[in-house]
Amino acid sequence: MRGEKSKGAGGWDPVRDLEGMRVSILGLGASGEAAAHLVLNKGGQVYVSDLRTEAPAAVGAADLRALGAQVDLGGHDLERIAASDLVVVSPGIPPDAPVLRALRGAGRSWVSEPELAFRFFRSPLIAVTGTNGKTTTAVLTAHLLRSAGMTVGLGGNIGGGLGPPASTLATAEPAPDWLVVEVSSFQLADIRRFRPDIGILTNLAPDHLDRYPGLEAYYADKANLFRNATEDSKWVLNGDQPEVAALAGDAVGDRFWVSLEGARVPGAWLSDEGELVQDLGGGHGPLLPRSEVPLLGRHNVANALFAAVAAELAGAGLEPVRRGLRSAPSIAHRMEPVGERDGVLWINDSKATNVAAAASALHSLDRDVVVLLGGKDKGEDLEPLARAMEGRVRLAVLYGAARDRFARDLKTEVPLRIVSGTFEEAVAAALDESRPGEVLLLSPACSSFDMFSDYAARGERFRALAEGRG
Ligand code: UMA
Repeated sequence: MRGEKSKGAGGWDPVRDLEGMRVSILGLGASGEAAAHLVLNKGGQVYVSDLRTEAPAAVGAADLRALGAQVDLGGHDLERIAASDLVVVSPGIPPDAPVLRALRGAGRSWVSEPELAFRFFRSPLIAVTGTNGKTTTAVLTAHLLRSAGMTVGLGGNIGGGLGPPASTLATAEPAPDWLVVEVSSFQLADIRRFRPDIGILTNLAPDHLDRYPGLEAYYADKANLFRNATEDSKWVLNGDQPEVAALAGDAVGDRFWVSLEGARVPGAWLSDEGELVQDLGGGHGPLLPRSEVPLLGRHNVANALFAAVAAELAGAGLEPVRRGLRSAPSIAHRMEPVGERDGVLWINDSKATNVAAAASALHSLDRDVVVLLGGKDKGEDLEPLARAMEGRVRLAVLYGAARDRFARDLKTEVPLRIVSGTFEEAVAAALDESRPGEVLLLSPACSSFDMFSDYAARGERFRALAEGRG
């Protein structure tokens, strides 16, 4: 299952250079910068533009100018973009941004940065998407393949220092045995040929409703994972969510299921006896007891199963997969234990930026919890969160821009405490209320942009407070 061969079978000629092509790149964040370097590396002429004028765009601009790229900060030159041979758009630019509306009006199409990268990939590809769990699953998959002695390029949407954008992976020398690329719905929206050899869809839940007109539009972008399916495609899918099977629809290729609710063949599941079990069609066998996987939370069992199936399909072999699962790394900002003081266990789940992720964190804990909820509200229905809180949360501290809406719409018997000050004051209030034996959980169900640059900055602040460095 080599990428090169199967791409050819997909009926298109892989692009190998961009000699003389005029490529416009919109946005100079991590994606734009990586895309620009790839295009320059392949002989193309780069024009990058960004609405912002300040760093980090300014830093990237100086580097790129030195390499011969044209860079405009503070606006987009529409005429120039419309006249280019290829337009690459950063995922953070929403479809209704004025620049994209104008391009649409001019009859121009564009591609996302992983689509550009894909055209230069020389290794088979595992792509991971889903509302939640995609970073953990991608990191674990890479870890399991490495346990089997394979070389792996890990990157894509993943961010947070865990891996570079997809475009950076495209020029790695030598090409690794496998690429594991996390892709977001924003990136899948604008693919054309992007086609994983193995595609993982971890789950579907409401998210990004501040960008999409509704759930259907969000799920439709996710469905692009299957857009270029061939008979050789392998799909590793959540077997507990009928909507995942529905989204895969009649895409060709082999399906493998992951379940926390019992056997799904072919696939992998958590047994009633607490064992991870796998049967990919050749007979069923235990992988290892759940207790040997050193990751907190039931949802991480699902992530481990997704990774195990994908690694097996990629040829890792059972023993390396077992070994890899036993040494699974916990990942920053995702149910990450960051300290234990006076009997209170601090867990940093800052990456829980939507209701489904926070609810899943709560479901996975078997100790009483004081939870911090808040940040920038995404306008989601809070009912699943209220349900997850019952019987598990002793107190919820509501903070940040979302606090008043959460206080109004969280229909729960659980006591709520509203903190209108800083993040630090909210954490101090939560700590004040925590008792020995309990968990102090940051799983905010909101994005961080009201107080922080991103979820990682929020998680780092929480970690510093946990370590008494506040
Ligand atoms: N901009 C314009 N014109 C506009 C609007 C914005 O020029 O009309 C500019 C902004 O000023 C900014 C750039 O476009 O400089 C936007 O960059 P970006 O937001 O796409 O940021 P990148 O640094 O390229 O990061 C993106 C992903 N970010 C988003 O999708 C919002 C990163 O995912 C990803 O790691 C990176 O590409 C590399 O692939 C982060 C993320 O939060 C981790 N993703 C979301 C998620 O996981 O839920 C989707």
